[in-house]
Amino acid sequence: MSRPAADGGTGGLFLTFEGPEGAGKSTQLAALVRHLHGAGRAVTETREPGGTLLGTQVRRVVLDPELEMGPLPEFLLYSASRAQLVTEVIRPALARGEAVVCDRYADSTLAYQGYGRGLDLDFLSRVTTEATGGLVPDLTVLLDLDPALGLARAARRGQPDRLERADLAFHTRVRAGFLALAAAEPGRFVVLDATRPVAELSAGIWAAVEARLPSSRLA
Ligand code: T5A
Repeated sequence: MSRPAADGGTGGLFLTFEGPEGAGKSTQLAALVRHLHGAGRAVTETREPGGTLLGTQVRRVVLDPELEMGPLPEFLLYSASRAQLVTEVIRPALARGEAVVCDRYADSTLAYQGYGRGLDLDFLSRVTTEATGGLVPDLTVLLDLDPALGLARAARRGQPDRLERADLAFHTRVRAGFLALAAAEPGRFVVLDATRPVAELSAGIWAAVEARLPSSRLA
């Protein structure tokens, strides 16, 4: 069954990037934004957690390696950031007909707090639907990577954050979770091998955006 467009018919596009730590989402998001600008699209670029004043504060708290936090408060903090981002940034941009490109979204909650931390997936989905008003991306790019490789990439940047400090078994469950989510919704996800060279991945992502979405929504 086809899903209604995320924008409700204004021509907006909602594109998200997902994957384990260090998979190259930020790198590929920047390349996609350049491609979209080249195609004449207005683009709103954002990320989770973050993207609003509230989200920026949540990000500082939730990634703080000094803080102890249980799975439920962790989930609720991510959800608070997401609810604010959808209301304040994503829906208005889609209503203006823009392409919204978001570094992580609700699939990260299912992968990290669900498959990773073990919270009930139905509970997470129910709260997430409330937090987002049911907003689902038009297309989700999953950059798949062995978590050991991704953590090594991320470690080159400096001190690990609170999530990066979780053990390899956690990050292995997160990766498996992303792959399960993608398998359940092949029409929304495109899964790419994140060990491929940056330029090859960028070309693949642009091809997927062009191929899966009607040309009238690209120009
Ligand atoms: N989280 C998030 C949850 O638990 N629940 C949620 O609901 C949400 C929304 C966010 C953390 O919060 C968790 C997930 C995360 O743990 P973050 O800082 O946003 O924290 O973390 P990440 O999203 O993982 O961002 P990273 O910056 O760590 O990774 P990226 O963006 O995937 O990777 P990028 O582009 O910065 O690249 C990492 C390094 O790899 C190199 C880059 O040059 C860079 O050095 N690289 C490549 N190297 C080789 N080949 C390629 N193809 C490469 N592409 C990039």
